[in-house]
Amino acid sequence: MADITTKILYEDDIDILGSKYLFLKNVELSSSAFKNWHYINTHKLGYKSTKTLNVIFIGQTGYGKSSLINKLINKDIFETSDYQSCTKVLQSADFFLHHKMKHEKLAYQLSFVDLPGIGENDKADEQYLQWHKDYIEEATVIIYLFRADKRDHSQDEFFFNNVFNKNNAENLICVISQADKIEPISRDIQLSTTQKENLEKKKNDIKSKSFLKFGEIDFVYVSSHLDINISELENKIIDKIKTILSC
Ligand SMILES: Nc1nc2c(ncn2[C@@H]2O[C@H](COP(=O)(O)OP(=O)(O)OP(=O)(O)O)[C@@H](O)[C@H]2O)c(=O)[nH]1
Ligand SMILES: [Mg+2]
Repeated sequence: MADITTKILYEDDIDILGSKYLFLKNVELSSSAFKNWHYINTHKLGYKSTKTLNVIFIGQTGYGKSSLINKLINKDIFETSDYQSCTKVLQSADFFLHHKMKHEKLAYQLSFVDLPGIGENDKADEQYLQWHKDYIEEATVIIYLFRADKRDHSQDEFFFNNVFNKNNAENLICVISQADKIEPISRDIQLSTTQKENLEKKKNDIKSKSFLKFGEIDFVYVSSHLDINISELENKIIDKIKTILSC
């Protein structure tokens, strides 16, 4: 297994995410849904190890992963860029489930993990692929981003055929990001009826791709800039976590 390391950008109590997440305060800590998560250096707060429910974000560079996490956690901590690939290391925002009950340098937490964008350059070597596979294995929820204004799915096809383990399909949520960029683009703060229709068509088109033919997949379109469907995505993430915790 490749070394799983990450840089912590933010840590706080789960309370900060609002009441929707409070059920996590009562979860069974012995659940197998918790995975061990490793850090390069000692954890900022001195924890030796962590057990984590990981929500990971995967998608091509510039598709809006970092922007989307910022929106979901309601904090601008992940750097974003208009013009160059931005996220170069693995980074996370960690929310402690049982801050006061911590014991023996072990923390339990929910992590939003931002993976570096795929397709930045030719990283398709064995180690890189293995590294992505390992993250997917450790993830509680996998958010995979498509983009509203892009039609080339060759990277997605490669990812789903070679990197994604279809046994993890129940953990997967597919997102069409930057929904406001679907044609016909306007400067309105809401999507037009035609844009919504085109997003539905786009969703059905992607769903029908042969590389996604492995079961019923959760799909949602979002716009981080216009705050569209962010709480729908949040609800889907919470539903997945609840399902996986109750297994
Ligand atoms: N119009 C619009 N632009 C967006 C939206 N989400 C992100 N962007 C812009 O898209 C660009 C890329 O966003 P990032 O969040 O940096 O993308 P990323 O997937 O993290 O990119 P890497 O870190 O390179 O993998 C930035 O300029 C964002 O402001 C959106 O919903 N609508
Ligand atoms: Mg990024």
